[in-house]
Amino acid sequence: MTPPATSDARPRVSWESPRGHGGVAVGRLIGSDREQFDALLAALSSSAAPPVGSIVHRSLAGIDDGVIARVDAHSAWIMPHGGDRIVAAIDAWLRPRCAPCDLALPVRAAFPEATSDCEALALDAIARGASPRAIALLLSQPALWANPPGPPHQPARTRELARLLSPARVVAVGAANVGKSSLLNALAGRTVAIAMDFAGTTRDAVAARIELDGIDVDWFDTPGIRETDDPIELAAQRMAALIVDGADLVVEVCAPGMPLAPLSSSSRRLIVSTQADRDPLRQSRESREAAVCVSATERTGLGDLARTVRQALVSDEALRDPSPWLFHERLATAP
Ligand SMILES: Nc1nc2c(ncn2[C@@H]2O[C@H](COP(=O)(O)OP(=O)(O)O)[C@@H](O)[C@H]2O)c(=O)[nH]1
Ligand SMILES: [Mg+2]
Repeated sequence: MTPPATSDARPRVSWESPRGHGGVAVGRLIGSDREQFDALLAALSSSAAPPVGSIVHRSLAGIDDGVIARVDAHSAWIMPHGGDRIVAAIDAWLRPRCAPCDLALPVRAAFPEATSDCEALALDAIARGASPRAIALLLSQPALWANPPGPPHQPARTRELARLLSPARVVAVGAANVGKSSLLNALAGRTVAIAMDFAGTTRDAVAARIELDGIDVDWFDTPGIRETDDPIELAAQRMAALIVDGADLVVEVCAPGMPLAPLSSSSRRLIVSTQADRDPLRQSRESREAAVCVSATERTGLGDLARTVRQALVSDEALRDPSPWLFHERLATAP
């Protein structure tokens, strides 16, 4: 595979693994000039450049040891240990020896079957774990950008659709014991947070990435709001307030006959009444105003809740809009 030609023949480096995650980091090196590329690999590994098709274990710039996989004459993967400091040091060694990074070039090289930058970027977004609802939309973009049927990318729609690529933050708040933790567990289909019949069970904010009606969200469960002198619980409540500030959507959970928490002033809020299996005559005012009623124990209303949350974050209108989606900033400057 020969990378796209440019005037700067120096090799290029891009890190493919997210920062700070995993025991091993993955970097991609590509170079259109075979001689310069071999020289870089030789200097990096303090040895002869690894032959095409080989996987070797070498020192990496004397900073770490790791694996070099030589894919072909013009590309190789390097895999040092995944710590941020190690990656930053190897990156600092590589940068002066490489051409300035043009993101589209490594992405094009990674998807040689793509016929345009837009298609390569769409395949790259899918490979990075876009939400299920993004996949058909991303695959339709190359044709839309090649022949736009209308004006592209309204900023508000771009912001909404970005949640398909980078999960939105949904924060559940409410009085102690209304059933916030049980709701998260029911939505996740597994025990993420401890749910118990004692107020103050959730001491810390707990988060899980869950799929709701085809979109991934980071759902935060927070400690219940109640009067307390417990310094740990008070600190946890302060932390929860900060998480609420950064939320894309605040879910206010209430339940029949349960004390009410002060309603948030957030414009992005949704009232959910849980414990719908209990005595309906004891419904609170908030339950009656709730957008959705659910029962975590009976697992009723959860599909409705998932659809309502999805619609609040990524509307049907944004998904159906036939204009091109600015899903990567590079598309704004594409010729
Ligand atoms: N009947 C019924 N009980 C529930 C439901 N959701 C939660 N509970 C119970 O309510 C109590 C408090 O639940 P929990 O999730 O810990 O509340 P949190 O303090 O708001 O996180 C527990 O005993 C749960 O089993 C529900 O949908 N129906
Ligand atoms: Mg709880």
